Amino acid sequence: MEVKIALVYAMTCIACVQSFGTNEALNYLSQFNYFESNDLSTGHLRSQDSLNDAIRLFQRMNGLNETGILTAEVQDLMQMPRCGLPDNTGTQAINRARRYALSDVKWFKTDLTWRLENTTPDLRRSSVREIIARALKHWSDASQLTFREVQSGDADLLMKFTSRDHGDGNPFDGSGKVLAHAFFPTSERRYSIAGDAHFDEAETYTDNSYAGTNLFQVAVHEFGHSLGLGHSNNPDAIMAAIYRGYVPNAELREDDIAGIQALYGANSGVPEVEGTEGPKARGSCVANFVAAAQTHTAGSYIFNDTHAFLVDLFGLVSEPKPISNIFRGLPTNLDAAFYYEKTGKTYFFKGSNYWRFADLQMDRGYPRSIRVGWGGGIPDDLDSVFVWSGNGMTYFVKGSNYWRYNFLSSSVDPGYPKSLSVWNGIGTKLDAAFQFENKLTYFFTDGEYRRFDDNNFQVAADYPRRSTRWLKCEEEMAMVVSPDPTPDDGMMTMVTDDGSRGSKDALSVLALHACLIFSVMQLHNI
Ligand SMILES: [Ca+2]
Ligand SMILES: [Ca+2]
Ligand SMILES: [Ca+2]
Ligand SMILES: [Zn+2]
Ligand SMILES: [Zn+2]
Repeated sequence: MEVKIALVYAMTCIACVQSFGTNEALNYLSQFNYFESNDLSTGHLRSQDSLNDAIRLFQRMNGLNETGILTAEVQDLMQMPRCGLPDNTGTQAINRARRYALSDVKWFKTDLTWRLENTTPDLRRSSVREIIARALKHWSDASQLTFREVQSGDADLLMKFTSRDHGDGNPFDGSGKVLAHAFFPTSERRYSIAGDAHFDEAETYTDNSYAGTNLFQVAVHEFGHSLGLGHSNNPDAIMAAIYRGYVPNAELREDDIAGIQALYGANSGVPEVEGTEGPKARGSCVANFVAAAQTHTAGSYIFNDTHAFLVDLFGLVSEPKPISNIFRGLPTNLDAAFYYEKTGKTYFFKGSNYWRFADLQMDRGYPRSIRVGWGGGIPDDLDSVFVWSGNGMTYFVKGSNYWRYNFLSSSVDPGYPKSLSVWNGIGTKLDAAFQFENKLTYFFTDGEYRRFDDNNFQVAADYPRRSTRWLKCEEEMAMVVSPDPTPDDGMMTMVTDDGSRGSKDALSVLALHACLIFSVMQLHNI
């Protein structure tokens, strides 16, 4: 009797492996994004080459030898339970290193809310809540994020157990295979699906058990997506797509921690974790800039709350340094900065004070009061100051208002403040802004930046972009962007901030055009 049962078991198992052939592999590889998109759109039978390439990519993703052959090992892995999100998205698509992947989105706040919309019959509701909270705590312990449960209404991360077709275009598939899926950030809309996580109710969820599917491990993984992480090609990472069974006391791996810190920075007081790929994988690839300015001869700097980043036309020049190590006497948490070519000075603003520097040397007698030094019309607690490349005038920004300052009369021009919305496309607030070495003006807000198209008086096409581009983060540099389109009609017009137009003489147009093309060539990724 025992022998018979063993035989039946062995036979069904063989049948199960044999039933997973080339067609099943093709379905798997297209479902989880292993083919070039043009392979998919043609609808033709894929060539053997593209199948081999896809298998090779799958093997790389899972730490196997990259033979391109549909081995039993590959077939076995493809039949393992996994996350429903595709592989090879975000930075994964261009990243050959064995490490985490970032989607190109993140939350622009760190205090997130969550709510369990329903529960599963597999576990007590109180256990489910405890498991969800524990899963989130792993991410908040590793980063600056915090999570708060809400009892009703909307939450950033809504979670539910559901099965088959459940209204989001990604039906679940019954027991096994896909276990869960989640949605990347971010949205200001109420009840947005962004950040939400869905668990396939067809699975049997367990806690602290080798039986069933471990809810904690699946939840930690899905919340990684809710926060902006893609699938890691490090098979040990929580963010690896395949679920390899219960691991007692599972924790985030270094790769997962490096990923979340690249998006949100380390939990203050906890040392940052070095990524497996060295310093470039660190949290320095977070770029919430608060001020930016050129200096006369000492280069261009962008600032976050604590550090100064020296940048040139190719991006970050050297490791960021504490602000006062470079600009002796300057405080942290600057409000704004700008460089004025005619005086050769760089000005820094914080609260009610400002500092004037000649290159890296503070002039005598600073800080001084903004009210005294700028003719009385400029408010304290500025957000940004910049000299616009379109007309060489100086603009002070606070909240949704801006003031134009006239160095000749040492006062604010009449008719100001005006609404920031005059500047088409830059939004309703401005963390930092500057005219860069390429004579173009850049605006920074919430980890994104926009280049202004001075001729059309609006934000240039293809913006906003992530501010991390300025930091030469490895994955940002690898995304080669085609050069910005330059206006190629012979007549280039100038637009003032009042909207009136005037033409420039042909020679300077040519010179400017040549300069633009030159800078665009150098700065194809800024
Ligand atoms: Ca949501
Ligand atoms: Ca399933
Ligand atoms: Ca600022
Ligand atoms: Zn996943
Ligand atoms: Zn769903």
